Amino acid sequence: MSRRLLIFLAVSAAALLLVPAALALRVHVRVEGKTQTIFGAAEPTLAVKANALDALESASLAGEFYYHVTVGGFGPYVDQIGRYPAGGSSGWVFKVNGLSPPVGADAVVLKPGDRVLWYWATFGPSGGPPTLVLRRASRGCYRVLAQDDAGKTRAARGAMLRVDGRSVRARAGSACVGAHRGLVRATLKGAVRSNALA
Ligand code: B12
Repeated sequence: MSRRLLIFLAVSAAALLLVPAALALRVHVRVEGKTQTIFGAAEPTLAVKANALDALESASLAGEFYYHVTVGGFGPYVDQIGRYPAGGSSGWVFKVNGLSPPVGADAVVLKPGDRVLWYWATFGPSGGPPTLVLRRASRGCYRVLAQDDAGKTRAARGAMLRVDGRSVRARAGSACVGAHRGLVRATLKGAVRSNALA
């Protein structure tokens, strides 16, 4: 075997080893639509290339949903996910680990274990909607937090916990649903529905 062929084979083998490494970043991804969850209520982990736009691409592949990107002055912009295109003061925004980055999704490089949330939002004078975060407090009991764009949380008073076709009001932002079979989630008017927990 010639020396050139040996070098070619070695380089090819190294490149093949690098392919899984390039897709090795695993992050949690969820996509909340205007009227329902589009992908990943329980925030599954997906293999993602590098950034928050790649996270949407991985979710779209895993969940077989449509999204569309336009490229403008600021760079790539996600102008549609699923059925609904952005328009007026509504559209698609994202958070990473509860914070809304002030730059485009392609500029937000992810770390393993990060949580990426894409969601439909309508912006008003006081900004966008809070996103709900569901935490388990003890067996059968949950806390619901409302998180703003800066990642600041407060108790989501009046949120509804939904499970197995029934609802329990979390008056002060927490409540017990008792024994249940399905996943628990929280909703609150004007806020983005929460992650789902067992
Ligand atoms: C309205 C608005 C939105 C609306 C757009 C609704 C729609 N109809 O499409 C919503 C709320 C959906 C939005 C989302 C986001 N936005 Co915005 N948005 C604006 C705002 C206030 C006005 C834009 C506008 O209407 N211009 C007038 C029209 C005529 O010009 P246009 O070029 O056609 O405008 C379009 C683009 O700006 C695009 N767009 C809006 N936001 C963003 C963000 C990025 C990164 C890109 C590439 C394009 C883009 O939507 C506009 C309407 O089609 C600007 C601030 C400003 N004053 O410019 C921020 C602004 C452009 N947004 C910004 C950001 C960071 C975002 C988000 C990345 C926030 C997030 N963490 O999710 C997301 C985009 C994520 C995605 N989908 O890819 C930053 C961009 C900063 C940067 N250098 O990258 C700006 C400058 C605000 C700021 N100062 O931080 N946004």
